Amino acid sequence: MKVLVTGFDPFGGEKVNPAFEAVKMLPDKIAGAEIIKLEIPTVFSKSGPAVAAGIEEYQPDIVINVGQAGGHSCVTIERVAINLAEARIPDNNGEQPSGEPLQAEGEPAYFATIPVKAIVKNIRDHKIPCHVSYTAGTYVCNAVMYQVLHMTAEKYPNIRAGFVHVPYAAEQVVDKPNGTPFMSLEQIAECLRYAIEASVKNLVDIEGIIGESH
Ligand code: PCA
Repeated sequence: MKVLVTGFDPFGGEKVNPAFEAVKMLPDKIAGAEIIKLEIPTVFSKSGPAVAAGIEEYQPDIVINVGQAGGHSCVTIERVAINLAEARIPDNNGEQPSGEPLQAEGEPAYFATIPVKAIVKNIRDHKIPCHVSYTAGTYVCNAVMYQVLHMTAEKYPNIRAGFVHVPYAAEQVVDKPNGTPFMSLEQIAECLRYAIEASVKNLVDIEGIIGESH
């Protein structure tokens, strides 16, 4: 089995993106699967094609895109991507879409096809907090999740795909206000490892009560 794991380049004035920093720390094999690591640009128009090129080149069985969610206190596993681009800040190419669909004729939304509950359980079983998230936002991360699920639905039905958001790394919050949440890069990488392991081992998601009360 092959797993393509991507991480974005730094954006929004940050010097690093904990997503790709943690991806780089992953071993080359997890649960017997080959791990392929790819950095992708934080640019609306380029990130989807960059993943598409990676899929063409490596023919993975699973694609997991990873991005920074500054302000989150733990790793979150995204359940859904929506057909909307609404950027609060310009991306790394100065693009700032406002209320645009990502695919003019596309579905309103796609659900992740990686086993979201099994991933959360595996991370929690290792005593690290983790939650399902029901919004990947409206910026480049949601865009790449949507575009990848769109292309797997249309063109590569055997590829399972999904998105993981990670908090700031410790080094990023040194000059931010007291209380800004963070994790160490080592622990973020550990969560990614458990996420990949659960994805490799669970072709279908586990049953189990998870979700929100609001
Ligand atoms: N996080 C941003 C885009 C790139 C990244 O790492 C997001 O959540 O949309």
